[in-house]
Amino acid sequence: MSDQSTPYQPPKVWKWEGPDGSKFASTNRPVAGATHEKGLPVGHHPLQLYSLGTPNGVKITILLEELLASGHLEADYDAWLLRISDGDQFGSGFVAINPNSKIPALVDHSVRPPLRVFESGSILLYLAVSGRQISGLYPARSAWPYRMSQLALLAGRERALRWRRLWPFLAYAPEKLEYPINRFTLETKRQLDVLERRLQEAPYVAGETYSIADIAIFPWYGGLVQGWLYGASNFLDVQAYPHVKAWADRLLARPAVQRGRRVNRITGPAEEQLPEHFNYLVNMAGTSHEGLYRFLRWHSAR
Ligand SMILES: N[C@@H](CCC(=O)N[C@@H](CS)C(=O)NCC(=O)O)C(=O)O
Repeated sequence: MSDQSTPYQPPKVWKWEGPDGSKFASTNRPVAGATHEKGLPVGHHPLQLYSLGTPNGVKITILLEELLASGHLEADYDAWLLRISDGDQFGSGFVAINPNSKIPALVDHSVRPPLRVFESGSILLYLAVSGRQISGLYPARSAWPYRMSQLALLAGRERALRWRRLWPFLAYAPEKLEYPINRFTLETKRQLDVLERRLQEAPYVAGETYSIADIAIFPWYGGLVQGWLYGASNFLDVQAYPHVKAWADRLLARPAVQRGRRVNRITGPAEEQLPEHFNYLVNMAGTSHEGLYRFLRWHSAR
């Protein structure tokens, strides 16, 4: 770290000097691989999801809940919680599924050998197009698949390369630096404006129909305009993007989106969280998500 009197000069060869005291520094390392032995649980559904209710995590649970809501019962899944602030992503079992140690990761046990899929964009495409789960969220005709994957992947890549970089500088870094904050704020606002202009033309990102392109970006861009992310809504003046807000409200009105946001969530009010392994309990109890949720609320109020 530097102060004004001794500005930081990068060394000729960078060396890691251990955690720097910033947020998440204790789990950040410059090497890959497992830090400890820890197997992963496997439930009885073909789809095993290892994740957390972060924006990247909820993309997958929103799609799975949409598939279930539209009658694709084979999309039922076990949702296992990975606590990334405790370093669960570096356990040997998880690293064997995702060598990049990031949630979400999925294992499909309905194929032999079981198929592991990581990177949220890849999981979305896999779930939407894998034969038995093909759905209206990814219609396999005309230019749609190409158009949607282009939009979804572009949005994910742009977000990752540009505005995701804003948060470490704005929220995690021990000192606030004007250059990176200005640079990445400008990019974030430019991207919000790209989306604003697109949503002036059409109700959904890929056109007239709700699709995985919306699901892929809703937790991030929707989260920003709903004020869920990093308390950055004021800083970014999100009122300037009314079409993005209206789109986010439209998605949020969908029960599957509401439910997907609650799976594996460990923050916020209890009624906005679905405990891990919830789907398994739903099956065991022979009821619906709402039914079991109502029962648990009733029970915890006794
Ligand atoms: N490009 C990845 C990003 C996933 C990601 O960044 N996951 C975060 C949580 S939202 C994570 O696992 N962080 C743990 C870490 O960086 O150690 C994807 O879309 O799946």
